Amino acid sequence: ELVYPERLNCVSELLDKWIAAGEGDRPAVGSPTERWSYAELADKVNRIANVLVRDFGLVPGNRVLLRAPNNPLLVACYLAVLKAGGVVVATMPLLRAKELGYMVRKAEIRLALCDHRLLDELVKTKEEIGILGTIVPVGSGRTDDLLALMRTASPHFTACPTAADDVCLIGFTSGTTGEPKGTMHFHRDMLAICDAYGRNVLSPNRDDVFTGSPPLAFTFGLGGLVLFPMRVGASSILLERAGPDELVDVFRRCRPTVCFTAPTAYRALLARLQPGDTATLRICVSAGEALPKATWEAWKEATGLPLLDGIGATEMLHIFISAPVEKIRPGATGLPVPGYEAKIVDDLGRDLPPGSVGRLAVRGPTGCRYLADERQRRYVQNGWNITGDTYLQDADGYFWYQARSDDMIVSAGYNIAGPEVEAALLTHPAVQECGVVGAPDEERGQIVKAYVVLKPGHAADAAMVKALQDHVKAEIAPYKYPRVVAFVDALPRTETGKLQRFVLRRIAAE
Ligand code: 3SK
Repeated sequence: ELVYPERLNCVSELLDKWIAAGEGDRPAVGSPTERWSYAELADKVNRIANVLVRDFGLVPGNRVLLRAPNNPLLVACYLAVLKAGGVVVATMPLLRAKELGYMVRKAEIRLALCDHRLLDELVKTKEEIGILGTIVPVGSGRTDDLLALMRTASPHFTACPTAADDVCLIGFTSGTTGEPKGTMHFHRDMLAICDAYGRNVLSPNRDDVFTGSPPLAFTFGLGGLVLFPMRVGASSILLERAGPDELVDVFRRCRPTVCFTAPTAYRALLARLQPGDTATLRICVSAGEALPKATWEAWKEATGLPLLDGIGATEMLHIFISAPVEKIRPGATGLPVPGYEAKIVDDLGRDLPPGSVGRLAVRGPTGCRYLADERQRRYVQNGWNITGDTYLQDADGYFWYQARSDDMIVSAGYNIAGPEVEAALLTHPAVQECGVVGAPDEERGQIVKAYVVLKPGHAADAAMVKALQDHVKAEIAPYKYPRVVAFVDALPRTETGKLQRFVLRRIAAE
């Protein structure tokens, strides 16, 4: 069991501890072009925390929106908010004003720190929603920029004495209805994922250098690129753009030892790797979507390295089923991470015997707490988190992924709610009705496919496909756009008029 003191600010354990131990000169976080030691990171964290309190009146419990690509300054902002007792609401850089607006309203956000290159959409959000009071630009060169304010702030800051179970993070995750859910996590959760999954599955050491692709706004990235390395005094290289070319480049230039990315990226890397590129890697974590056995084998064949598969959830903060190297069974996700329990249940929540296919249920030191959301009742039942995934558990206790239980499309590691894409398409003047589902795709696992009924008088041609795709990209985060658009005369519906997505899914898979 993981036990933490009643008073706990996780930044004291992840950062300040290393300074106090005389380890401040060790590398902490960087990019391909810069490297900050733990002491340099602490200096910036303390200055930002002072700015938040001095200039913006932050008090413990205030929520602060962060918007930036993965870089060391984003880590400093993140830790500063936590150290000051605030609550981080991290947002994906690609989100549009509409999606940001939902989060600002739901989490009642008054203050945001925003990379100057991503200001436009957030300014649009502020114009539309009165409550977002202050947007502090980062890197703009303006006199009110965070970097300018930091210059006159003290480099000393005493961590707010938060309780171990004070909320420190609200991570938003897309729901099947397209309305995102805010998942709340505590200070102790930030350490618990390191002490459960990190310690037992990864077993990192202080000389490890982590890298990878997931945005820090996705808790897969937060754990893999910030928390796990800092818990053991190791370091991390962050990439603002982390496509396969950038990953190969960072392998060559920075010689990392641990990589976190999705199966799609491992497949894309295979086509680019030269001998020696992965020579320093010793741990490769794959999560965010199902890892096919063929990908596991191809990576092993090309690099000699086993992929560590895992399933996590924003609701659970991080990975709860995986396997350390010596216990891997290719094709299986793995075993419950020590500290967690998992089982298969039927639709009524009753336990199913080994060999049955059913819903994956899990419980452990971290778990789901939705922010003011009725869906909490469905996700947590009798203390068990009922995930949206369908799994089989074999007689040896290994868990084998079958499918998503809901309408979520998982494409290249991104969770995309079909209904949200439908809603965006329906705002185009030519669209009469539409249905959006995932179609199987070798490269991305699934791709977003839209079935569209056009209004009379509109041509179902390539120009219309492009117009609809551009429209979706402008309405919501561009990665959600339908890569395939099929024009149909009618959509399959039940007698009561409900769209039968399972029929579309079947057609899409043909
Ligand atoms: O498996 C996932 O999608 C996930 C979600 C949140 C955190 C970590 C992971 C791997």
